[in-house]
Amino acid sequence: SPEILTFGETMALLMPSGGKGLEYSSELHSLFGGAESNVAIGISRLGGSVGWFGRLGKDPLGRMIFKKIRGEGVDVSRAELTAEAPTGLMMREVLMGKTSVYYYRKNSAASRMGAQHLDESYIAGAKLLHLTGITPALSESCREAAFEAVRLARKHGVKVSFDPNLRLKLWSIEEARPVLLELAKLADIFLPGLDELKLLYQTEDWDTIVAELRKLPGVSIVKGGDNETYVVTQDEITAVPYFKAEHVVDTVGAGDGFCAGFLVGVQKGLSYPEAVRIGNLVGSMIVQTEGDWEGAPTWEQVDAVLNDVKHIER
Ligand code: KDG
Repeated sequence: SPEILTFGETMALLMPSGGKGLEYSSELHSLFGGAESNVAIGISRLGGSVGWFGRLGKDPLGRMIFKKIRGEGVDVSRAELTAEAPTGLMMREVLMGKTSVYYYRKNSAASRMGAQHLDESYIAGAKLLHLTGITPALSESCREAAFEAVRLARKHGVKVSFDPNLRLKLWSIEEARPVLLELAKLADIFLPGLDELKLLYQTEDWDTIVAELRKLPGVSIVKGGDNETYVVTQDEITAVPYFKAEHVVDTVGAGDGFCAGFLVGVQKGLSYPEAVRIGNLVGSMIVQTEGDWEGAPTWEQVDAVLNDVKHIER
């Protein structure tokens, strides 16, 4: 098995270019995205060993997604194209700086994933399983698959990282809260955003949030501070500053890019703050191109920024 595994729904993504809204665009760019495959591609670009699995429709969009994820060097040997239901779709527009996502994914192939689709030996052979809170929001069977995957990982001593990725268009906070907090308890590495924590713990107060995070068994990496990411352990809080993104084009995918960089750093044996620094950098690079993952850097590109290597234009 690859060292890092992740699974979830990947959808076709249609978005207009040039700042137009969906309603008045006659041309759309055809891309794809999904939090977990975004992370997987990010990891692969950085040279990490990674597999993504999930269900896609046996249709043109499913084939397009499958081939592109494979083309990025991600192991897709356990991904499945099924004739049961179509590939999910999302559309996205950015109007006056505000991003809106529209989902067309109900009853998609991915939403019909269940615990029966998990390959225990594949999970057992990995070092880390990464999942997000989107999967349990998709359907009852997806929720069971998420918890079963975590159970299998823990049974075989595979570390678990968990990004809650709260999507209020998929479920209410009341429905999401107990599920996401339960998964947070089962994770070795919890990767929430600060806004998500405020909703999950129903407080704006940082000290209260930190106290809640310290009740969890694992480390918490809190994204989305004003200018920094926080590593919260039992006895320390370390703030790791952001890299400045010069040309922000599409902010979606920043969190996934962060996770990719961070997890590769952890797999390389870096300390959490050092790994966060890589995550921050990858996140800042991803927002500078259109799409969720297209701007993900190679390790050489990361290295060049970290070591201040001068860019030669020609
Ligand atoms: O993190 C980015 C994801 O939100 C995006 O790729 C779409 O997976 C997605 C979702 O369900 O919102």
